[in-house]
Amino acid sequence: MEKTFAIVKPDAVQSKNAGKILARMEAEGFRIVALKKHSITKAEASGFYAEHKEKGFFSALVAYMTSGPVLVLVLERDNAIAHWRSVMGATDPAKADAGTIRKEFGASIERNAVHGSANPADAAREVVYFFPASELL
Ligand code: FUP
Repeated sequence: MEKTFAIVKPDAVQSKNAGKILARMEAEGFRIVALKKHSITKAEASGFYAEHKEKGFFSALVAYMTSGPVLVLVLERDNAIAHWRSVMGATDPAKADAGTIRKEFGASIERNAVHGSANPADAAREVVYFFPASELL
């Protein structure tokens, strides 16, 4: 079994699509290990996306991720990281395959509904960024 870290981003929470996205997670065989509603601070968003800090879209991304509450989650199943990324679809919803969450619920490359860890090192870092071990159940 593998764990991955996911976010239901502000646009998806605000548009009341969070429940459908949680249902999709369970339908895809993920076990919800941790889940909370959270308002990401500017410091948290800047640290979370530090790999992008030199990019032109960074300040808009931080502003967006702090624009409203999100759901942060830890999900578990076999091949969790790759499977969740395939269910999410491409970063840009316009390029995402039919049936993916970003195709269905994403509005733009920035407001793209969900996050998922890219690789095992990122997953390990991202899980502890938002959850103490005592909240992984
Ligand atoms: P992903 O792993 O699919 O979330 O994509 P990236 O790590 O490349 O990008 C992280 C986030 O930055 C994306 F989810 C949305 C945002 N982004 C933009 O706003 N504009 C871009 O051109 C690329 C990414």
